[in-house]
Amino acid sequence: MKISTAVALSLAAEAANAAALQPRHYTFPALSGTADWAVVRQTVNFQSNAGLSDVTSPEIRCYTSGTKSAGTQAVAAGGSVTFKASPNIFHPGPLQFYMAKVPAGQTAATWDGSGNVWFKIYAEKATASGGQLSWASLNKGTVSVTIPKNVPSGEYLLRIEHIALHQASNANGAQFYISCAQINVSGGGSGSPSPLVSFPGAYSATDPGIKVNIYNFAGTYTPPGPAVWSG
Ligand SMILES: *[C@@H]1O[C@H](CO)[C@@H](O)[C@H](O)[C@H]1NC(C)=O
Ligand SMILES: [Cu+2]
Repeated sequence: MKISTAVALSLAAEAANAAALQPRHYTFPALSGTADWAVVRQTVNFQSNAGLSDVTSPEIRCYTSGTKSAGTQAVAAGGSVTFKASPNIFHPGPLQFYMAKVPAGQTAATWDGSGNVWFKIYAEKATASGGQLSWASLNKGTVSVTIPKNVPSGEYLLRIEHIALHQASNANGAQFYISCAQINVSGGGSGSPSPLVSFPGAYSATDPGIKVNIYNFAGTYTPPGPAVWSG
């Protein structure tokens, strides 16, 4: 009895706290076990948490303006990488992950990620019910992705993207929440990731996965960008 009262009180305190903060927007500032912006490039919205709405902006790549982070995180091919959301993912929409291999002679800490270099490693599927779409990433505080076993070893940028679609029936109504982590993959294979796309370039404002009414939807929702590399 005592224990359940204590639990109830602490849950109520947490709920009050969350309501007071009204955290409508979010960033992905860290990989698990690292400090904020230590191995994730600091995004331009690191204080406002605001989403990006212009898919043709150079910021659609990593949501940075030339800012780099210092560190590079070692990860194993076939292993899982976890991003922290701060605060939790507050809007409905798909989560996607892309990777881009750092060219020879450059490092993850300094390369700008330009060119036709990005391949998709994960796209979150939607659940449809009564014409309404929903995604399991809603309200998550951490989200993970598996680094394909067969990617060649070496340094990469790992791009996380959550697309908030609650106002996306309007032009430029989708909100993009993006971060790029600097990673060094070991134990990889000899795969040739494809298709490769560029950011900006991969998306247009009228893509059916971007300009979409998720509250009155028929058919199968497909998030924007290329197919996931099968590995
Ligand atoms: C990446 O990992 C390889 C193999 O473990 C290592 O030799 C190299 O120094 C690492 N590079 C960075 C930047 O950490
Ligand atoms: Cu919003």
